[in-house]
Amino acid sequence: MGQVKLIGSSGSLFCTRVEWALKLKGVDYEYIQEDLLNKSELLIKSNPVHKKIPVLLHDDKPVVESLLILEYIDETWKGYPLLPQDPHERATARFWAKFVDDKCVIGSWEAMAMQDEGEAKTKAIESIQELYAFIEKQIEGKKFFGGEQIGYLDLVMGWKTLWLSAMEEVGNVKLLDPEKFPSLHQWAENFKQIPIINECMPQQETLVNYFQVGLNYLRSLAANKP
Ligand SMILES: N[C@@H](CCC(=O)N[C@@H](CS)C(=O)NCC(=O)O)C(=O)O
Repeated sequence: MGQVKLIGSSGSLFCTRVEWALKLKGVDYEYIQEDLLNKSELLIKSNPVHKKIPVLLHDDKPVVESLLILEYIDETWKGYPLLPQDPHERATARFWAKFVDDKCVIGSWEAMAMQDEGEAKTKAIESIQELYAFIEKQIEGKKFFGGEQIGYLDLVMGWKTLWLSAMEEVGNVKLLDPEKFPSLHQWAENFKQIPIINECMPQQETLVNYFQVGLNYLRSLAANKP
């Protein structure tokens, strides 16, 4: 199995998905808590391009970017398959995972961060809901994105369970109404029931604090821009 370490930060949705994958596979790992406001030599050396967490160190060899880490974990430890076996289904799962990270996560973050309460914010929320409508279609009539058991796309979407509501609280904004997105809502309820998933969920207060600190930091950078 080799030595496995995860450089992460509690509250990060990108790290939690990796922890979920390691736990589902039964891989023992050491968790190294990173201070993102004062990054360690180890992080900078392991991820010199982005200097972001999570970083998986397998026998000291770094793997970066959470979606790639999930694939690496799936290829390295065969126990509990995460990606579908069928090539078309696998490509489709990768497509939606990238869509979730590039569009939904970033769009939700932007909507949360908008200070303007007017038309621009309403438009941002509408755009986010259009994106989530695609995901709602993917889960309609299914228990999990992975079928009867959770897989890669469930782990990627897992952030919807708590992180999204923490964002809604910090940004004082409602992004996903359960009545408009009933299948996604039901999926989140099913996902949270899984013991391994539940054990690794941060507290809602931790997340609210995490987003608040992040938001304050970004706003201070913007305010001090020359
Ligand atoms: N695309 C990356 C995103 C990782 C990411 O944004 N990590 C954040 C924490 S949640 C980070 O390290 N931020 C520090 C920074 O941007 O300087 C992934 O999927 O791993």
